[in-house]
Amino acid sequence: MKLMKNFFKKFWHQTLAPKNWLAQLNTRLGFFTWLVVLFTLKAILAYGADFDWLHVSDPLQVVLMLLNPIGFTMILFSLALFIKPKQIYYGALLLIDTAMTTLLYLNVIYFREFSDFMSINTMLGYNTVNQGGKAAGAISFGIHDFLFWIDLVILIGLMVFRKIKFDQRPLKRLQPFKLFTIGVFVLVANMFLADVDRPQLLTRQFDREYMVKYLGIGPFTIYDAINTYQTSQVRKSATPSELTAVQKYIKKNYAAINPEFYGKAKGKNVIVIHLESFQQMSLDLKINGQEVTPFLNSLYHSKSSVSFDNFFNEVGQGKTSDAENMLETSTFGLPQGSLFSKLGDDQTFQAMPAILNQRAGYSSAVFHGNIGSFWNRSTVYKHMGYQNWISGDYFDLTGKKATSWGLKDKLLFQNSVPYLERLQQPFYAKYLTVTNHTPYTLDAQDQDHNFQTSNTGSTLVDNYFITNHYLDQSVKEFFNYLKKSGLYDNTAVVLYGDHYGISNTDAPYLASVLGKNESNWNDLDNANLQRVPLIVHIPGMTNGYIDHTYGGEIDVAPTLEHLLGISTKRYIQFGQDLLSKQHVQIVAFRNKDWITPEYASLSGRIWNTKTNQLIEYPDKKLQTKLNKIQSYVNKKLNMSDNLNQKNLLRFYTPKDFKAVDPSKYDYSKDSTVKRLKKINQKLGTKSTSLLSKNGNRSTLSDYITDAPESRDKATDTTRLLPRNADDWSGN
Ligand code: GP9
Ligand code: MN
Repeated sequence: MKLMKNFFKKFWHQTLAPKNWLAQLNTRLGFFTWLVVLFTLKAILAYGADFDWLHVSDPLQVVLMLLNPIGFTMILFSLALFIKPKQIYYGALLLIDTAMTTLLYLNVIYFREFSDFMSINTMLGYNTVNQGGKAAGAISFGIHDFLFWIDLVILIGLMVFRKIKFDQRPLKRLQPFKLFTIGVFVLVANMFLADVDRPQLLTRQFDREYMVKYLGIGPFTIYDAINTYQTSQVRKSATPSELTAVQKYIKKNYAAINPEFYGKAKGKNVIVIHLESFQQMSLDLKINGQEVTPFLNSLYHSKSSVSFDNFFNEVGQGKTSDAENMLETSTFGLPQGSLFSKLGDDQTFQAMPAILNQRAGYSSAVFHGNIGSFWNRSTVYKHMGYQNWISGDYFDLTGKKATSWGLKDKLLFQNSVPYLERLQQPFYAKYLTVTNHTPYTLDAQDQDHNFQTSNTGSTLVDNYFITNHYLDQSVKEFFNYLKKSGLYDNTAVVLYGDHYGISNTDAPYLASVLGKNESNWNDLDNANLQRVPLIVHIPGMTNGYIDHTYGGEIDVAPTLEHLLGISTKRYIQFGQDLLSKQHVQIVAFRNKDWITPEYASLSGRIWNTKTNQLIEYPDKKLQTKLNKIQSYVNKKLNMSDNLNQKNLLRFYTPKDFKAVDPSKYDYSKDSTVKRLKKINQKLGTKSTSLLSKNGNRSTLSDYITDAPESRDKATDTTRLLPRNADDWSGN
């Protein structure tokens, strides 16, 4: 004890006492202390200015948040103290500091876009997930960003100009060890206190924000690395018997068909329109007295549509690809990273295109304006059984025809016609739009000058409504074509938004347009904005309505299959038919938060969703109820993760299901064009494609677009930014 006291006393006088501060820069120990203090301050700066103070909600959490950078930083930085040669000592310290600062700053940038922290998988797949934003200039820089780097610049400058002198003397024999031990001590105390505030933090694996709040970025990253490694090991050892538990769960949670809707769209073509980054809040929204999306609104309210107004996105870091995975397979994306990117190379899927093909003879295609490899789609779609993948690689993307994300939506819909009209009917076709993607910049020539957007104080938000409006016009033009070409009557169109367009960081700017108060914007407001549209438009149906059921993207596949008259009991699906009377109204978010018509659990806090109030002290009865909901959510996600991570579907063959053989598919443009032609010719009078039905005359002239670029000649410039979604996998 006395030893400790003496040590701290000396440490104070020699190092920490303010009178010594500048002089300390010239001693090894002092320099080390400066770096530890500065880095701690930078971490706290990030917590406050960028991570929303990590949603700390009690004094202990505040203490933990302020404490958590210290222990780990000391441990890591003190490793340099063991080094004797002066150049190596200073070099190592600066190197560690730079590495830590880079990690912190990458998280800051990532958080601004994704409201989340970077996992190891995101880092490995950093190009996949984030390059888009980065390359498109969507990375938002803060005015305080220079503060993350200025200390290093100044210190290195002072060293170069010899204002800081290298201390020749190595530290006393035991000193490095002592400082290292203090670091360990602080970290252990930190973990102990964290456990008091949030028991079983590590074992129960709360969301990433929890980990950072309690332990800091460094320990979170290391912990995540260990987890990532373990997952890869787990997959290797999986056995068929593990499927039994999943099957039992699925059987118990199956929601029976609703005869009122079963088969309502039987035999019809299906077109799924993926409305990129489009949120429910934009529907029916008026800005300056004008509807943002008049056409989508008309579909939303149509008597031929079943629309859902409490439908939530449930994506994780895989964003678009997670939404796609849920819609195609009714299994969740992964807790970290994108399932498409991480597992897609050899995953067994029992997905919509294969099921519809095998059960009801559907052909299939995906249309998208970005390059084929993004999100690993060129591989994943083969494993899902998609026959055609008409990506940006097929189209003229030069000049102003593309944004940095790919072909503009109006052109995508128009340019898809030669392929669409050659698909045998019934077909299952998916359109992934892309113009309404952050940073929401649109050429003036594509903007409707009769539409005046908001003035919220955030350019991003104001621009968002402009691209919303463009998306609306694109869909309208496409519908006009469907009607004119005759496809409309025999086609069910499913429209859905994949995830938020305005991240939590920018969401408060929406307050003015949503008639809310920015100053008391809260977590529940953010959660409410996770609603996205789901509109199932079935021409001929007359009893459409807006359904208020709480549900999410996981529920779409069984809902759609039932509408098409395809039973789903035999499949491993984690969602439930939204139209079933047995549908359970608990929406599981990917981070284990959840929302129901009554309550929401968000970052560990409970809200009453009806009154918008925080429930700080739930009574015993309520607590029991909440616990039950939480276990329901945990189980659902865990079961899905277990299935996907271990690739358990490889051990299961549903009745009448033939495993997909990915090697059967060839997505190159040449072979696709040839193949489609050949099928049409070979079938002759039996061919059911629109082209054949139209006496082999193309319906392209039925397509009317006001897109000014549609007549532009190809040039040798393009704004499309090549982003390689396969980078992370190392192949
Ligand atoms: C890219 C597009 C966007 O091809 O689907 O993906 P996101 O960035 O939204 O995940
Ligand atoms: Mn998306």
